[in-house]
Amino acid sequence: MVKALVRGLASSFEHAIKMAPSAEPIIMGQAYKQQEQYVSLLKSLVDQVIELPADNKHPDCCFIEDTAVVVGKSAIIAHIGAAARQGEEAPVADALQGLGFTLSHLKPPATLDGGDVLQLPGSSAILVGLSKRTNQAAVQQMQQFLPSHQVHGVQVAAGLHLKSAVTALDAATLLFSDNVAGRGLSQLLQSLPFMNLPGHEWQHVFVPDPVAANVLLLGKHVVMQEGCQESEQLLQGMCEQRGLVLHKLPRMTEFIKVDGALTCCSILLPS
Ligand code: CIR
Repeated sequence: MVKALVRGLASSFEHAIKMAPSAEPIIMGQAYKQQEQYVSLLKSLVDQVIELPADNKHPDCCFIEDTAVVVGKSAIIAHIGAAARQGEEAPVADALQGLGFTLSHLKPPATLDGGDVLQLPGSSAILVGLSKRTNQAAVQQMQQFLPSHQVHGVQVAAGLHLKSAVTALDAATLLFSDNVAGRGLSQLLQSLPFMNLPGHEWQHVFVPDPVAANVLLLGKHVVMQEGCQESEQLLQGMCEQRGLVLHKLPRMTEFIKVDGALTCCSILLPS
């Protein structure tokens, strides 16, 4: 039984952090509608969606993925890399504890955003992006909390998070954004021995639309954002070959304006 945790949209969302100061202003009506579409699609694909209330003091609180990393029955509570976002973690930690997860808390000097954590399907390896938000101390603490996993730090040279540039489509396929960030990560991962074990090689696929390289994987279901025909056709073909069902969500334009991706709007809780 897969559940998902989501968080409401703050009325202050238009003040969310953005990497490009010139990004267009947020249209709140559109943002509410897009989040509603996201949550309603999730509800059709998982057994239960648990919705935590927004905190208007934290404009970015809808990006719940950054607050915690759930691995099996363990929940690692982040220490978010952007000072203005610190404090978003506590209500999520309370909810996860209430759901029976065992909590571990990352402590300074560690900083980590969940968007930098890619759990590789079918593997005990976890990639942690060393980015503007996440540091080596977080990799070390995560490894201590997860002794039966191999936690590897990988440099993220461009973009916000690791998962802004790469996500997994299945246990053998990685989707990279076809840009500097994605190309750089692909090259780096190709050079790492544990990513090239005999009998378990990863296929690297470059997705023309960077937004579409961030997919939400829910068992046999894959969710992508619409907006680029070439990427839609590419993913459609790959999903068909792999027996996966592709769902296309109307583009989350208002979330993209503040560097949000699909995965960042939920935390998936495995059965
Ligand atoms: C931030 O800069 O923290 C937010 N505006 C965007 C966070 C997106 N999170 C994610 O992709 N995991």
